Amino acid sequence: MTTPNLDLLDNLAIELPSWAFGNSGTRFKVFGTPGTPRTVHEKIADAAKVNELTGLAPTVALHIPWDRVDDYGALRTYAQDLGVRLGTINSNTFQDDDYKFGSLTHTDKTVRQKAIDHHIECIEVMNATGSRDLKIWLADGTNYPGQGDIRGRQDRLAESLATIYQHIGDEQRLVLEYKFFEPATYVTDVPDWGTSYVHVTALGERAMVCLDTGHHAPGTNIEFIVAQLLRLGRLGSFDFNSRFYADDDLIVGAADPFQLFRILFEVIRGGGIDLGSPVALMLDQCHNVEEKIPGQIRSVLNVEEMTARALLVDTDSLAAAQETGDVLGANGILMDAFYTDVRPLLARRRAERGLPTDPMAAYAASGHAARIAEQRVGGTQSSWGA
Ligand code: LRH
Ligand code: MN
Ligand code: MN
Repeated sequence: MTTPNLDLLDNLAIELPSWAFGNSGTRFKVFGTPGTPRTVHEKIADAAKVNELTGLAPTVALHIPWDRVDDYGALRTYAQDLGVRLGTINSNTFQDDDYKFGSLTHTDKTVRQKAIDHHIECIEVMNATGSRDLKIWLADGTNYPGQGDIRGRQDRLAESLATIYQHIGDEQRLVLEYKFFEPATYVTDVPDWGTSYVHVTALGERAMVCLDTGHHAPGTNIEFIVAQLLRLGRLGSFDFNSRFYADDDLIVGAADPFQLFRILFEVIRGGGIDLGSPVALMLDQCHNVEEKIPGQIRSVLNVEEMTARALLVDTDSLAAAQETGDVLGANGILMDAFYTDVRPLLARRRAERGLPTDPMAAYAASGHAARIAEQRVGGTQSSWGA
């Protein structure tokens, strides 16, 4: 057996979404949690705490306008002082009355221009924060057959994206996220990886696909999509989360650790965690009933754990079994790695790096939750959307 190269774990960097630290909920109720951030600064501080305990989360993604501030340069410095950087800037054209019938796809040119201008504002934010990626997810779509011209909407989308792309700097990228339904229930204008791929390839080399693991029909083979997009050189980023039903935004690896393992195996296979890889690993989650900081700690540890297991796959033996048609042997090699408990090994690695061996326990013992609950009284707790 060849020695697994666990050194690749050193390259693992998982970006945290600012909105995961705010309160969120369902259509029925948003439960508040003591200590929830009231400002983007407090969200960044929470993300920095996750990074401090895990050493795995050096960047924080922002969502505009939820995280809008007057001085992004100052916010950048604030984050750096806490040991993290500002990462992906997510645009938002899904919470404004003007976008009822679409944003970048709207039939009304003035609404399209408003949505384009919002993206230009996001690129200006990126210039100030030093962010590389503009992530676009659109709620655009229709609910009833006949409601919109499917093809016309694609044409307008292509034109709007091309206008935005012209503003993307040489060191920046546009990543286009797809989702098969919700909020639209009949047509979604960017429903699948193929549509995202078609649009980003038309734009140019600095446009990539974003794969949110919760955005597929049940039963979809996500690792196949990962393999294909890596093959095509267009996998720009992940929004990791897990789900039992629809876009549940649960802790990554909570619903189906084996699926996460399979996805990460393909990421590694395609060079996705090699140094300088174009693949950004981001979380996109909401913690509706669980505590948020430990929720994020658990999430990054789950990604680390499944990456380590995927790195344990004896790829030489696997290739040999595949080439000789040894179906059960090949499957067994993959499963051996999946069933290996890497937790003691990862605890040792943390100790070697001066990190707590058990970050969840370290957080629980730190008294941090009680401290922020006491400090963060008054003001309005952030919620998904503000
Ligand atoms: C859409 C989505 C997208 C948004 C986020 C809040 O479902 O996954 O990434 O920006 O949720
Ligand atoms: Mn997402
Ligand atoms: Mn989503």
